[in-house]
Amino acid sequence: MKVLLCSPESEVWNSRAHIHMGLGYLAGSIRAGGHEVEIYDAGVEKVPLRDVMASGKFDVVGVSAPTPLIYEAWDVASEAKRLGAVTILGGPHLTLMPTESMAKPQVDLVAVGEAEDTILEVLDLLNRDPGKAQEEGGPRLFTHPGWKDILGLWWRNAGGEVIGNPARPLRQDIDNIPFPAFDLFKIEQYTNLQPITDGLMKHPRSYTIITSRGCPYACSFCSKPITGNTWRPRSVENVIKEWKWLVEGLHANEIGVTDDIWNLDIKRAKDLCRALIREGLNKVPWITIHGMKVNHCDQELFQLMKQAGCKRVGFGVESGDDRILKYVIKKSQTKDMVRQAFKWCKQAGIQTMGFFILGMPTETEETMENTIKFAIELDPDLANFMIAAPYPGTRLWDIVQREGNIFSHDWHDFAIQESKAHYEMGDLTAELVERKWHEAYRRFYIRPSRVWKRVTMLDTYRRLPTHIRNFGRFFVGTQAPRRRLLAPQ
Ligand code: B12
Ligand code: SF4
Repeated sequence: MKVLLCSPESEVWNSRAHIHMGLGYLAGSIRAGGHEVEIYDAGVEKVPLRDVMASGKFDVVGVSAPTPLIYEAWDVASEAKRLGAVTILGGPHLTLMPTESMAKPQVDLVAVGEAEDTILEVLDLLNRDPGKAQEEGGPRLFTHPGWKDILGLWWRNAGGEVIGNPARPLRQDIDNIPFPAFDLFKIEQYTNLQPITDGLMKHPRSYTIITSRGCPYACSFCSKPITGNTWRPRSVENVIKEWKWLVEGLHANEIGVTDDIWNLDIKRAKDLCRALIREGLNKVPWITIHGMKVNHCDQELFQLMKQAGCKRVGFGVESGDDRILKYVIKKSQTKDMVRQAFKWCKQAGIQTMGFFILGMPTETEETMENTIKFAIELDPDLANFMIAAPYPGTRLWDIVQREGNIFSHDWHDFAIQESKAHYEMGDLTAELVERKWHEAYRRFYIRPSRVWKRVTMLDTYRRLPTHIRNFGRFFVGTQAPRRRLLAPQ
């Protein structure tokens, strides 16, 4: 079978581009299963997807979608169906709401949860039963009895009835999952992972790696449809083997660890650093993109990370208000733990990045003020302020459904990093949250020390148009209009 795996165009998070590990892993498994596979990541591609699909003659087109990109995923499926391919959708949004997409005639199949095994079983069965549409553009109906045995799959039987098979248990032997097909990404079209130094490296070859899957914590805003509250580490040996491939085989010059929480087990984290040093892999800088939690680290870990080549660490600080942190977000960390981790990290000579969230239920002007002040006190190299987004399946979603007023059920509006509030609740008005969000960016970034740092950075001039756009968006409040990838012709 010839398969095309796509990530639809995203107007969200456009400040940097990462390779899509979900597609990379699926492609790795599909290839290991003896099929042909290509990856199309609309975030970086130059040739329109329509042209790639038209010239490629793909038997199957698979599309990945987080919640804000679901409309684009449906658009891609329509086009793929028009060209005669079997369409299958997967990823976080599909795992949360499979029936919504199965109601679309252009979607033949939906995979729920991790899908390295599901996709292989689907491809094998498609060889025997490719399904049949009853009318032009209609969904494929399947007759082979094997369809009901593919765990985690949604499909339609001969009568057109939508069937949701039982969920697929998470694989525990994750060392045995084939490595992502890193070589299929057009790596030279991706930017640096480092927003601070984006553009400084002339020819970035930035890859990402996942050393563990999942996170056992349960922060109220966090959407974890794929892994739930589990944590599955890969062995240090297995991670090192992949890291070596990236450095020595694919000439990575920057690596991002994208685990939800790579340091849950401090001993393993230290062992990994020691192995990177021992193997000489520390010559290539790496960063943790999300994956560092302040209550699972000590001074030695940061020192080892520095020796192992770590350049920057991202921390989920979330709030500068203890009540919000403890009773609303339920982050299992205190402000003092955050202060300590930042101190150790800076002492080790590693750059810091902080993620902050504004507009959680019961927040007031004062609690958001505490968050802004805390961000300024911590003074990370980079701060990201996000307006709370209630994703389906989270506790935040339940609270807001029950007690608040959600403005929009347009999934586009569920993007993180938008300057628009998603809901109001009691005294927490949209006007207040949006005002504090702009204020947070202004007060954090427009400080004499910050402005001076920017002025002295070469990158500031290289990426001037982006900075001007971001200035309007973050500090003043202008937004680019949204665009759909495959708008009807
Ligand atoms: C790294 C990461 C990023 C990176 C890279 C994104 C990317 N395209 O991969 C960056 C920083 C760019 C990013 C951006 C965004 N992200 Co993000 N990101 C993550 C993170 C931390 C890890 C993703 C990952 O690599 N997982 C590991 C791989 C192996 O798993 P996977 O991608 O889920 O893929 C598996 C299954 O989902 C399934 N699958 C996936 N796609 C497909 C397709 C088919 C056809 C099939 C059959 C199966 C299938 O099979 C895969 C293999 O098992 C997750 C949190 C998490 N742990 O899931 C959040 C997460 C996925 N991101 C999220 C969001 C919201 C976004 C943004 C929309 C943020 C925004 N700006 O609003 C953007 C969207 C960008 C985009 N174009 O996709 C949410 C999604 C929530 C939701 N309900 O949809 C998550 C869950 C974070 C969270 N807790 O809220 N993100
Ligand atoms: S926000 Fe981070 S620590 Fe909290 S549940 Fe999500 S991944 Fe885990």
